[in-house]
Amino acid sequence: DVPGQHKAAIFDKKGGPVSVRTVPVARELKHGEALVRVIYSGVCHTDLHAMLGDWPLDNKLPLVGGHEGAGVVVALGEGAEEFVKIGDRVGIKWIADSCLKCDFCRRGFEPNCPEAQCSGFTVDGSFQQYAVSYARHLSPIPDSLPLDQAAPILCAGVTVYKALKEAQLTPGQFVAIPGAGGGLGHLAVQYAVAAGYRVIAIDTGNDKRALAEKLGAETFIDFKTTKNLVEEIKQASGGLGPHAAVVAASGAAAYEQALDYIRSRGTLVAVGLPGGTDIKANVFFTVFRSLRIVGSYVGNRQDAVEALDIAARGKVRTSFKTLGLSELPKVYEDMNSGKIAGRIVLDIDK
Ligand code: 8ID
Ligand code: ZN
Repeated sequence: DVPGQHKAAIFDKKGGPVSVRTVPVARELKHGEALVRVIYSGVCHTDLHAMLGDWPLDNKLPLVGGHEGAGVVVALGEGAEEFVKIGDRVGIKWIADSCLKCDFCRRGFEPNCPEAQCSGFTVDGSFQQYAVSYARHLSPIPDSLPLDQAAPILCAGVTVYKALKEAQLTPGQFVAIPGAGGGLGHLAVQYAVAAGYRVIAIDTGNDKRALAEKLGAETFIDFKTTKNLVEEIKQASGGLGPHAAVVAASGAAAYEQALDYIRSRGTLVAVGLPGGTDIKANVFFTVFRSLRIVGSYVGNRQDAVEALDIAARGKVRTSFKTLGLSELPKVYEDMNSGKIAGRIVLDIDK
């Protein structure tokens, strides 16, 4: 039974701090809403960007962050039964809702819907024991996939899976992944390997090197110690440079040389979201080398189903450490200083 009160991690103003408080469980469910008992939630760098106010968008305040929630449906608003049943294992992803009837939604571009709601940004997210979400956008989690494994797939996994589609590679081609040791990046390495691409992982430190190499990266380049990043990346890809770069880093510097090291006709897929950053593309070389620059923003409901299915079949495995919800402030500190290899998954009851 749903209790009257529960625990939630909340911040009240831009910049934080975030703290765990006991608060009333959300109001009555409206049409199409479902109440999810969140068991685990991944912590995405987006949650940190949101708290710090890094982006030119306003979020709800006070806010419960979190958008990699995995749990069980415990109550349904009117109409929600069309989409989920009580007891279903479901995921709360970044796109909490979209209208499903506009030009964008009809074409499968749900993240670009003008009415889209975002979990842990425009609506309260998964850093709470009971979360209200929109039934039609909940992701079914396959039975064979444990909820802690599943959580990071709901943002990091689906995002890089979709970004690799946008790169339009064929098996055997090279992809550079700046940020390869982070939450998104370590999953990108695996989805890329599963698709038959040859991975050049770029990040820093021994933990991230070991992780990327274990997950199947052919080359690891440490961006902090390399003398010439562009040359090393080109050498690692037969001299011409990779066919694409999927930039999964949270820092601006990762974008600086990507257009220099991808090969002619190559694609830069922008995924990482450092605040106040421009991609500087020289017009002459963009034309002469026929480069493509593509932004990729999470994925739609179907991308989430596909990304979860690949994880359920064991082709991709989240590398994570489990901590309690109460440790979220420390997780943000470590994330800010680049200390986390893979993902942190929060046990929401702890
Ligand atoms: O839909 C989207 N486009 C989307 C979805 C989800 C997340 C975008 N994001 C964004 C986040 O907001 C964040 O900006 O992707 C970025 C990465 O999120 P994350 O994977 O959750 O962050 P992380 O776990 O902290 O990993 C970031 C990695 O980047 C490395 C760090 O060492 C870390 O391992 N990195 C940095 I910072 N600068 C680098 C550089 N210059 C770099 N790696 C290579 N070169
Ligand atoms: Zn995210």
